[in-house]
Amino acid sequence: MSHSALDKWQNIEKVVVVGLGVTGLSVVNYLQNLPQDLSIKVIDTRTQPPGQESLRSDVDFHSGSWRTDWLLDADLIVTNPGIALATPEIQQALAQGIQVVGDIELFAWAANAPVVAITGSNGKSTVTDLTGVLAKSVGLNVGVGGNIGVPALDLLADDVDLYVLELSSFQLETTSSLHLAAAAYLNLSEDHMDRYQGMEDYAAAKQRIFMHADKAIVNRDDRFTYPNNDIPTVSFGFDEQEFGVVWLEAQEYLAKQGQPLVAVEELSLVGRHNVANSLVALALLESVGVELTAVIPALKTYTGLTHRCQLVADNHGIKWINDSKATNLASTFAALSGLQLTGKLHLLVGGVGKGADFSSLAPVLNSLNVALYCFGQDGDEFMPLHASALRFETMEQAMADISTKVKQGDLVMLSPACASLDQFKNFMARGDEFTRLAHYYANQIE
Ligand code: UMA
Ligand code: ADP
Repeated sequence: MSHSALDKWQNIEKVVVVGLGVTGLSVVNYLQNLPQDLSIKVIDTRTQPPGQESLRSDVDFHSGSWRTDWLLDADLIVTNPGIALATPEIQQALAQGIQVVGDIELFAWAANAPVVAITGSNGKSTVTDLTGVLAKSVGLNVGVGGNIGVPALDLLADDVDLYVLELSSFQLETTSSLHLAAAAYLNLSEDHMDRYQGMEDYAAAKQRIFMHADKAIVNRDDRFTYPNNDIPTVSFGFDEQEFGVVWLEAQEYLAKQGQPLVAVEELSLVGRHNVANSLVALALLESVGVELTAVIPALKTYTGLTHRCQLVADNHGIKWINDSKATNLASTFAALSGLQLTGKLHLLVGGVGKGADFSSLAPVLNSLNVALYCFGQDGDEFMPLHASALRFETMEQAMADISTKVKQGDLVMLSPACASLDQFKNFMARGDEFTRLAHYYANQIE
């Protein structure tokens, strides 16, 4: 452990980890392997928290409610990103001067290779994964994790050349000393309004990515992505400046300062948003000294992550697209803007709306040949948006109805603009269910 990391742990003996899940488990595992002798206690307010079965039996564990006595006796509290700092119990501890951090802050104390990070409302996982894939393609040993699903602490190793982290606003709230070689802020649109007081609050959490960044990678079309502090910026966008695009002989190219790098047509990724995402990955890699021409072959073959505008069945001229990761309005807009429709779009929406206002979807839907199928907890919110809207309890019921209506040339898409947690374990489970049903009905159709 470096001297600066050791300094951070001075005077810390009693640590309380709040929240299990993959983050809590990674934190406990990390703490248990530190050289110092720590007392570790774990609280999860859920009665059946995920990860409980993997916890070592010698760790003090409390579930189902808070243990304020444990919290107030701690030297350090490490919270799960799902726990808001505004939670009264956490506020009480903060008021007593107890240090509260998240797993990314512990990672920051320990990492000793360059780190680049990505935040924004949409595109984080795609850019994170793509940056990792491209860096690996030129032989770097890369640790890829964070909000993408692999806890950052699980990535720590001595032989890592580069860390690539996806950071959510939740994680940034409890991170204050992460030094970044480059920080990319992709875009800002309404999300998580059930957690934040409003957009200002949400934006302030995301701005924290720039606190100790050497360079900011920002979106020329979204002024909210620019840093409030005074650090060098590199921008991306759909014109010829900095990281952008150029047109040569009627072909569009990804470009740097007007110099073409690769034709958009040669990319396997589709959609305008993925042009932006590719530019960001290139900008991040350049900032850590990677030669851009060397990563172009891997960029051309990268096909993207599952559950993001993923074609899962294509039978009898009917396409079925799983965009389960569209958990907010802007991501559904992105999916709709990239569509090439010949027949009707059967669009599945609904789930947990997180307090969003969906009315801006109406004009877009009205410009398309669409049939709208609304399901889940907040399905009613979508009903006034289009004359065709039908209400179902579950996605499965909606799919059964769609299967009786689809015709050659049609497209069936799950791009729900909502979180999945009312009816599914997570967006992956929702996407898997859609895919299963899509295969079933695609094979049934004669
Ligand atoms: N919870 C309690 N009591 C507790 C602890 C948690 O009620 O004591 C609840 C919270 O509402 C919380 C939820 O449980 O939101 C989720 O906890 P979890 O056990 O699923 O958490 P982890 O498994 O550790 O997953 C977390 C991130 N989850 C959240 O931020 C909610 C994962 O992001 C992330 O991949 C993982 O750490 C590794 O870093 C998920 C996510 O939905 C995919 N993120 C949001 C998003 O992308 O929109 C920010
Ligand atoms: P995140 O990790 O920020 O949720 P993902 O890469 O998982 O981002 O994509 C989430 C959703 O947003 C998907 O539906 C995807 O098609 C869409 N999307 C991806 N990149 C962008 C972007 N740059 N702008 C808007 N939407 C995007």
